Amino acid sequence: MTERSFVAIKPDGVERKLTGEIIKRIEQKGFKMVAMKFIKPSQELAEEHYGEHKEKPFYKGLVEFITSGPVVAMVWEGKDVIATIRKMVGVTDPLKSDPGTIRGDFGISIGRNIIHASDKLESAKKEISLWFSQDELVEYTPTLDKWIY
Ligand code: FUP
Repeated sequence: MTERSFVAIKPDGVERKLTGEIIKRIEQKGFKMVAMKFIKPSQELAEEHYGEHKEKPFYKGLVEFITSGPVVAMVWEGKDVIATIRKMVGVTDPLKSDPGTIRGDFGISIGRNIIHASDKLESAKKEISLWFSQDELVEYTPTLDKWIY
């Protein structure tokens, strides 16, 4: 089933100049980019995005961090894209992420884990509509290589 995932390169990933590397991995896997923007998230957006963690001890620091600098926010589309990008990202703690994953290859700190990716269809839908307006989601059909989207 074709679905969409929300992916964001966090301020640490941008600052460390991992943007190209991360986009390259997702592009070369074969997924289709539907939207992308470079923004410094507002307090309101960050609080809403991490709303499920409101009661957690790390919530305040998490919101502070995600609003501290620019983020590359994206929407990617493709077959099983949500679970597949999560696999490519690794687990929450980069030290526990397998080599070959984005967090496993580039991170050591749970509070600076480089990238966010939707964990399930329901959160992907919520996150896409939180970060993007309908007219920012670009409709197009690639004419080459239809088998890789
Ligand atoms: P993930 O889905 O892997 O991004 O992880 P979660 O939704 O569980 O957590 C969201 C963010 O909170 C993580 F990216 C990093 C931060 N976090 C902490 O700082 N400490 C924790 O113990 C757990 C999460």
